[in-house]
Amino acid sequence: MRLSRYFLPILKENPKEAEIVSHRLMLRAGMIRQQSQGIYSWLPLGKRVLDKVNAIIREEQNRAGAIELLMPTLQSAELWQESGRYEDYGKEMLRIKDRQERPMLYGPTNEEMVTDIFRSSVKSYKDLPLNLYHIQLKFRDEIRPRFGTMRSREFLMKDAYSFDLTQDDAIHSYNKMFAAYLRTFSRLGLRAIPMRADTGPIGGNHSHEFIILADTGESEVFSHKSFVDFDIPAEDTDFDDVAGLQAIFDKWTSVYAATSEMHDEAAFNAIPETDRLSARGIEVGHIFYFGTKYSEPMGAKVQGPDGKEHLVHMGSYGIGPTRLVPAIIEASHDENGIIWPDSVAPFDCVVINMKTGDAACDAACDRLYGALTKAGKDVLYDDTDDRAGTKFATADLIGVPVQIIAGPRSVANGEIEIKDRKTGARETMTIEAAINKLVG
Ligand code: 5CA
Repeated sequence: MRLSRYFLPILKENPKEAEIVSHRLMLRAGMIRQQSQGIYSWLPLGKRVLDKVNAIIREEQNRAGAIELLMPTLQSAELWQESGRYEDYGKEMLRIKDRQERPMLYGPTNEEMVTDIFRSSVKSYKDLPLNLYHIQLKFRDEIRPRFGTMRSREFLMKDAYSFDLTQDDAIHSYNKMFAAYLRTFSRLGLRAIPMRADTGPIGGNHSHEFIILADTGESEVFSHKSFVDFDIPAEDTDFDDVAGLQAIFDKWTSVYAATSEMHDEAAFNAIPETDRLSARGIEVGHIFYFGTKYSEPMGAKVQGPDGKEHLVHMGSYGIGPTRLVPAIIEASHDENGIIWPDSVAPFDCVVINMKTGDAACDAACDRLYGALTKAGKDVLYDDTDDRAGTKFATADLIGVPVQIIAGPRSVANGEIEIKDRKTGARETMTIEAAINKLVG
């Protein structure tokens, strides 16, 4: 992508409305734009990161056996009247009428709708287990939307819903998502701690929130420090291995970790003082097992091996991609801007032409841009006529992991400079050596 032809509305000044660093940097780097309170457009740079986050979430959901579909954002109130949540949900739910005066709502979550899809076609235990997920916008009319897309009113959610014949099977489905979440957050460059959590309007009594530690987090959390040493489930984890997945769950829940709503002061105080962690955190995922809470009022049953009808046991599993992007920034930035982990960086590298219009610099950059693009790399080419200093500042701000700097002096020797955004380390090498290094 040539920057001269791209849409990257960088802000020079710090926006006043932004209270936390991720919000500030997302606005300054031209990733998002607020359209009305708590409702955002994702501009091209932000969209690239969001797509990469979603791709990782999707890969790990699929690996764990979940199946993707797409449900609508608008739902009929009837379904929610069936489950009894239409009245309960209160002011957070945006209620709308269509032209026939039929009550509709903008979905804050999809338990009812997915249960309706399930009951309309699944009739036998032989079709279980089943886990259906989508990545779709939600709307919650939050009383205090803040911190940009961290707590917005319209936001993206990956929500998965599992259906099983028995409680034991449902716990296995829960454990699959538990392991998939550990892998997902780790691939995003984050260390998430699963914590016992309150279930709120979703319901049930077996629930974990996945929390990223950050000073700006909205949740108060208490845990044992040993989580840093726990192993992330491997890529070849067998998700059908009931005992193996239970062992992963048991290990990760073997030491104390709870959000403030579930905090047990006595249990926490039993931890040696040097191992206690009392901190703030960002909830990036939340999983629930709630048994027959929805299948019962909505009549979602299957025929069991005994020939009788059984209510299915369900769970739901949420991740907030539009919250994860700022959470990653909270965890990875410096005074100059964002430092993206490679896995979600909007571009793999940026080619900085220090003197656009200089024949030798242009030729060197064209060679680099062409060869790296051809090798399948996502390359941003700063071919604008901005000053070199502005180009360096932009590259640092938007956090692309590798900067390839072509200036007249080095290019005259057939060389360029490579700068690592994270460490600041610089290395001079020939153009061909740079291509080999970055492609290899
Ligand atoms: N149906 C269940 C699980 S699918 C559910 O709705 N769970 S939730 O309420 O905990 O939301 C799931 C995830 O969505 C949260 O962990 C969080 O990452 C994200 N999320 C929730 N509210 C917001 C919000 N206002 N802004 C941004 N992300 C949010």
